[in-house]
Amino acid sequence: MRVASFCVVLLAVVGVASASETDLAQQRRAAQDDTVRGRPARRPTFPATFMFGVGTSAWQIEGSGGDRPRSVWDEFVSTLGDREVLEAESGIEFHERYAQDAELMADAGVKDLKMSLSWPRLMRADGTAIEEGFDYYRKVFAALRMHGIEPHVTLFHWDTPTWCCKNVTTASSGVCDGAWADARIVKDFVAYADAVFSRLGDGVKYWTTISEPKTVAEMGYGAGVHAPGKMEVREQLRVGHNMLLAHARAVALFRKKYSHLSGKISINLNSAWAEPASGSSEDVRAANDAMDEELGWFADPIYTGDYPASMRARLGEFLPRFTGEESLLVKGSTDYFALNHYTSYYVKHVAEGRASGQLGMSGKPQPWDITLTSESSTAPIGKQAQSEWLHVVPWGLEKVLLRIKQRYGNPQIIITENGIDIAERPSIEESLDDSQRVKFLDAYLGATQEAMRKGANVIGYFYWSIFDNVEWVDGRAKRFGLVYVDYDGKYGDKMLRYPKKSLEHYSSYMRGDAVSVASLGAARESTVEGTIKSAISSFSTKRQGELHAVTGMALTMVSVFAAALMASRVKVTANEDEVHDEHTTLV
Ligand code: PNW
Repeated sequence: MRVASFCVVLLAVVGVASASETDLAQQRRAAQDDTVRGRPARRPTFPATFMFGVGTSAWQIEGSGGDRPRSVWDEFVSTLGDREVLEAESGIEFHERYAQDAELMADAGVKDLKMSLSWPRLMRADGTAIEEGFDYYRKVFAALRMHGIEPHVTLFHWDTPTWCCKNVTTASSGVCDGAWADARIVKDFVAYADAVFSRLGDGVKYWTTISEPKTVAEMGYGAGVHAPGKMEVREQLRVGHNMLLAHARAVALFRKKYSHLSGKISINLNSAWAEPASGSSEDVRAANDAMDEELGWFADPIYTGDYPASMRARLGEFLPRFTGEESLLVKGSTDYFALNHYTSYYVKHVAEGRASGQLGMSGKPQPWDITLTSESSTAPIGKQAQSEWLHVVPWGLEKVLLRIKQRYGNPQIIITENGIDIAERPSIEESLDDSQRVKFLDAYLGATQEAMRKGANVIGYFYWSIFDNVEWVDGRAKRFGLVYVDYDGKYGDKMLRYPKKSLEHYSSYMRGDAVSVASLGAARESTVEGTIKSAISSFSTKRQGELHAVTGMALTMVSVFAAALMASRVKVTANEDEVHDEHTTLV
């Protein structure tokens, strides 16, 4: 059975040695030189029209308020335990708190919010619309717009209504046959899309149909670790196929019946970066094949009308075929490229016959292994975040962006998700002091800027996520937010929101007044390690003190990070010797 990429990474994590520090000193010196001479390390080059947004999804924040009908995720967590059920039922109570949340976001300068709609709230099994559900989203949109926030709407972010399952459904059975594995879901999805476009379409400028079909197929139907918990190696290819068709038919409808709305539409495709573990031609080819699967499985059909040739060669008849009509329908079914990107890994060719623990989607051994270290170094590809699968590799984002540019005709790209989780700490002050996330943002935006300099047509970046939220099976334990959510009321009322330092920092981007964004994230082959290490360095306690002092001076025209640079005058990144506090070594 093929395990989804980040599960594989999780397995591979064991036994990784710590990074060596070599190239960092050089990088730091170069950056210091620039700073000492009194000019910022680099000028910002984000165009004035560049969108800096934030993301959320319905199931992760709303909770079950308003008698929300059940989705496969409610079923799935009910097989896991009481904790998971409680977390799913509560979310972060966005269903009740959306008005205050809109205000909080507006205060922080949010103008673009990626959000998904809950399909179960909106449609019944018989194909009729649930008008109370639509009224709810009208109110949410109105609250957002009143505060100048534009909703970027995703129709589906994983919460399939249980009525799509053939056999559900007694609560808590956890079983769901059919759904995305059954081609009949395409019709249901298009009916849902139609109801949404007609009722909520006015004024929505950016849509996506499905968020991460690859994750749903792999994790939900291949690895069985997401809803609906299936472990059917080959079913995942069928699921992916049905998702492409559902997406393409919804887009065809949108373009035909709703062209007067003049919105743009896409599908959120997640792709990690697969870097060859060595310069050998086998590893290079294996990594390219891995990228064909990672990005090309869904992007190739959309831009070329068929799956990548390497997937066809490897998977043969297990990979469904498009009819001529379907191929034409899928090809060209997006107006922009919506990319979700979180991490990178190395790929190593596996010689035929050599035993490998990692199976491909045909159920046969995969001709490559996913690893975290390269041939030439024992250093992991990037510092691990709170989640085992997430390694901080800004240059990986640059490479994905450039691959999209090169292979798919330089489309407009919106990075619709990118983010990092950081564990809760013993006090609220420490939990809010997320310097690692501040560095992460600068590093990944630096990599974005670098890709743009090389010609990638990136028009927006959305940080995932605005709030800590229910991180699927990991629940409240994983915190991706720019805003801390006090689930248990440790520091005041339950569910109160507390802005983290990173929100203030990202505000300067959203407000358009960041001045120096790219001092950390540039991708350069020769200094890969240095780049990663500089990205994962962190302010020392002393420097954090300076940072607070400077922000206290309310320097409105410079970013917090630039202000810290100015305050320290000579340092871009902290010296590693100063960075051994286990809580500040993340980014
Ligand atoms: C995203 N990978 O999924 C989801 O869209 C969010 O709902 C979720 O909260 C966020 O990740 C954080 O986990 C991912 O392959 C899918 O690296 C795939 C990957 C990463 C994230």
